[in-house]
Amino acid sequence: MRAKKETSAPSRDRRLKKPKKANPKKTKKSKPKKNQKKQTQKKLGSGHVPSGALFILIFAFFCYDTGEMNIKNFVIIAHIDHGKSTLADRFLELTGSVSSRKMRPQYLDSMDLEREKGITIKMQPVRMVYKNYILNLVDTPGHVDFSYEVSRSLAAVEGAILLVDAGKGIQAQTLANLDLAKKQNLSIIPAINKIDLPQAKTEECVSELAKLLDVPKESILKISAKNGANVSQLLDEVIKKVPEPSIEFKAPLKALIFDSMYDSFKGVIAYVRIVSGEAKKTDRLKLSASKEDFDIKEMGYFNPEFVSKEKLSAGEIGYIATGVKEPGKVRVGDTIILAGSDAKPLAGYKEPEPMVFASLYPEDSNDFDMLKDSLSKLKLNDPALIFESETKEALGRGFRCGFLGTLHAEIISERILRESNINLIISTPSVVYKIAEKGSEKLIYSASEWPEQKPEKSEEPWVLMELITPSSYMGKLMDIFNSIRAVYKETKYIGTDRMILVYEVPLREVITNLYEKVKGVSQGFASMSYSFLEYKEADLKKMDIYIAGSLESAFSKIVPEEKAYEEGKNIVSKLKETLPPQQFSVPLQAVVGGKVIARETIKARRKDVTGYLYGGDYSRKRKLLEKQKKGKKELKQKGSVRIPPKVFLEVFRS
Ligand SMILES: Nc1nc2c(ncn2[C@@H]2O[C@H](COP(=O)(O)OP(=O)(O)OP(=O)(O)O)[C@@H](O)[C@H]2O)c(=O)[nH]1
Ligand SMILES: [Mg+2]
Repeated sequence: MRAKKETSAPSRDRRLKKPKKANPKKTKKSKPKKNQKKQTQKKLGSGHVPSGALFILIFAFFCYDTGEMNIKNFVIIAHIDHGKSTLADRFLELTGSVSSRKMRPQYLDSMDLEREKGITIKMQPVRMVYKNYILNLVDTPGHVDFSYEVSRSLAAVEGAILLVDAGKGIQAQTLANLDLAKKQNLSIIPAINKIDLPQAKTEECVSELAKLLDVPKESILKISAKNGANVSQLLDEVIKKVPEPSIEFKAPLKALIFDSMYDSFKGVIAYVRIVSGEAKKTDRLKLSASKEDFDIKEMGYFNPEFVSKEKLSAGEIGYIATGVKEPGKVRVGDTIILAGSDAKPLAGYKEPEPMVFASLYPEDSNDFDMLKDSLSKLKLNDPALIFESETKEALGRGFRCGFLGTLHAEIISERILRESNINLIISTPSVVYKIAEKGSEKLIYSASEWPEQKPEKSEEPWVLMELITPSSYMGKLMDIFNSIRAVYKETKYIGTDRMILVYEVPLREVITNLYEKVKGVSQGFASMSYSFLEYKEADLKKMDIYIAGSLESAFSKIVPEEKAYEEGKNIVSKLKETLPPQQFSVPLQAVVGGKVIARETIKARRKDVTGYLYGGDYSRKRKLLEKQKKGKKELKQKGSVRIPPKVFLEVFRS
């Protein structure tokens, strides 16, 4: 994002005032009671400002200066695709924050990847001015893999719009995000979206949501983010219901870092919620955790581009460019205070628990430092990512990375490819297994750490899964869950036709495409959420993949005995589909315990070496074909197959 100079900011700031209280002229005109008026005149004589008025004047200045009374901070939360970013578009239009010329669908989804995939990956704050209020909105992602973005943005606001798609009803992330918002004591403004859809079951959804929140049906707004129906009423509700931020203006500066990004000129840019006090452009500040002092390079608010401003006060959401060049020194959840101050840091955030691990290696080993740099900068923008360097014989130096899910892993890998232009070798994502050897326990993060000998005991992580579905898909969903070693627990009902199925499921089954399978059989109507349960014993084996006879350790994975054949077949078929053909035929083999359990072959790409011959002597043609055959044989003997980075991503998804 590029910084824009704040040309219109002064007029905006003027709008911070609450006109009635802040206008000194009106204060003078306000009529004191008759006897009071006499008394005041007696005491002070003409030409003196009455003390009450003086108080109001000071109060007005106070409000003007801090914007205290007029800020409303809120997020939009919902299940994936229920229309959060589209609703944000309407708000941006309604408040005139983005001109109609610049407007495009899901305006706040500014990353190429977000636009290509049609999903929000990053939270995005934006400041709007409307009806004498400053409205700081944060659009959040709906996919479960990005829930850390949601929980961080919740700590920066006082209210949340909870959207529910009228065609789909309450879904898993509706419940999960509502829970998070309740824990933060946010005021919830419920709304049913997409009422324009022909298949909308608006009244049913209103009943379900009213029951869930224990509020009257009438309090739930019915809107269409697409055509704008009732959107302005919803924004009025935000103004009415979201509490003003509690302002501790006189208290020392405390700014919560809820997000950050790296800029090669301005260093780390911290996205902050000023919880108390104020920060002026000229102040020297300090990062509580790393104890690093810095001068402010630039500060301001989100438009959603950066707009610079001289001061940020309690209650406001904005950014502070720290000039700090080492990404590790600025941590999300840390508190910015004044240099020299001993103000106690805010509580910060709970570290996210990675669910999935994969190793990332630079294809060119010289890119190791570049990859490290790229991961550190990405972590600023995505603190749910964790990484640690590791060395493997076959692959050299790389990083073991922890992710919240496979989509998260895929997005990070793609961002490294695009933003840092590093070709990667990516190992198959894996959960963390536990083994016991010689009486001691060991965690296994990737297949390469699996011991040669069968371990004394092996365990895998299990999760508790809640699956929300219309009852008509129950049968098909149960079939899926039976095929993945899941254990049925119970059924709960929400509304008349919808239920929550509760299962215990091995986590490795969840990360291998369960989400897509569930969406597929339920036509997108079922949704799921899960949380870690416990480790349970399992019969596990290591499966290796050989391409053209050589072991490709990035594709090795740990599999339960009974699923080895099925998974081996899947990988070799996927490789056959995605690997580009070579000049020689390439065998693909899945091997468990020294036995080939699945095999495919990619046929050789035949180059037409005789094409330029016409008619005449056949022996010339044969000679050329013989030469080609010999060449291919040699190639095959030396033959190693280069695996393009795209193939790792494709296998990853399968
Ligand atoms: N018919 C109709 N479609 C809508 C409405 N609101 C959003 N959509 C469509 O729903 C799809 C998802 O909308 P988004 O705004 O990207 O949803 P989101 O909640 O931001 O999605 P994530 O950020 O990925 O969780 C898009 O195709 C929108 O055009 C609506 O009111 N009516
Ligand atoms: Mg979105």
